[in-house]
Amino acid sequence: MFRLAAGTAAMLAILTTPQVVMGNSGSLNVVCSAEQPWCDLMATAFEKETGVDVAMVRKSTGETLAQVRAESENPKIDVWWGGTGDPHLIAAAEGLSQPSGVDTGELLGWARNMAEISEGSAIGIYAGALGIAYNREVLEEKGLTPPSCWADLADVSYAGEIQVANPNSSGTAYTELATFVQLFGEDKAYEMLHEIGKNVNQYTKSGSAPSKAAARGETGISIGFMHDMVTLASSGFPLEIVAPCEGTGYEVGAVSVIAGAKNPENAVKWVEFALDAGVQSRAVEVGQFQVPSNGNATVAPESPDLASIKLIDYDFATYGSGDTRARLLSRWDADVKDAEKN
Ligand code: S7P
Repeated sequence: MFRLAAGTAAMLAILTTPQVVMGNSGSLNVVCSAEQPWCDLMATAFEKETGVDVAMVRKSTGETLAQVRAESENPKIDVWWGGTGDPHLIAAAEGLSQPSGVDTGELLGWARNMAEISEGSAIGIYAGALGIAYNREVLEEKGLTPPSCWADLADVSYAGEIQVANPNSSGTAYTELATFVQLFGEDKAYEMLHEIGKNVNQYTKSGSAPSKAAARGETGISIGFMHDMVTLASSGFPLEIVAPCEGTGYEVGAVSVIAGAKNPENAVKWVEFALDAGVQSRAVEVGQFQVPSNGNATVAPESPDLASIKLIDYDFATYGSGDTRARLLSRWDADVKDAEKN
């Protein structure tokens, strides 16, 4: 009977075992909190450049923070890419993420600020401002005047017309809650959110869902990030974008390596990749219009011009703290979500 020499058999086994074939560069588990097309582009481009196998799931920012906390003893995620910065900062403060030690020299000040607050664990990858969108056809049909200010959203004429996400799951909606508190003071903010809540038809899980619903005419008005609204408007939906008259808050989206990551070297490679100017410039290929954090990246002409929007001096250290988040969310549950609509 024909027998392979022991060495040859071992070699054949190596060549035919799947994890060895793809294992030269190893693997990486990523949770992506940006939009799905961008998550897909990043995973594919990273695999192509590094040969690392990427397993990726898309989750909202608040949901990801909950997962990272729940898995702290045995993390399944190596790197968390995208999503608003506050929950990334909370993860860092709770020791759930670790410094990646990458060079941040090409990054803009607001991105380095995130790294400084988190002692290198959360690094800024993009920025974007919060706004209001409305479907001009829906409002015209219903004879409604478009809103210009946050305060307008409490007008009784908008009953059932507003959609916004739930800040427990959505980083976008948490940014909105923190923005209201910083703009109006805490008591007034909850009073306004309660009044606006009377007009809300649904609190969604994901932050971009309300603007998608407004684009399709399923709701008249949405609250969300302006760059997500630009994506929809530039695809031809009848969506108008409003920078609220009182001023608005903004996000610094972040990337974090999870503490105890099983693939730490590949996680650091991912962070380096995500901060690269050429990689950041590719967001536009999948219709994403945040402002990139690398000063050498190309800013798409469609990206909202942050310098021309009345932005608050968003306090990331305070609103990216676990205690503040827990307090604001439990008051939101009581005073807004579960409150009687009268
Ligand atoms: O990629 C679009 C975007 O708006 O989504 C992120 C957002 O936090 C994730 O969605 P959730 O609100 O559901 O958490 C933003 O960081 C990003 O700009």
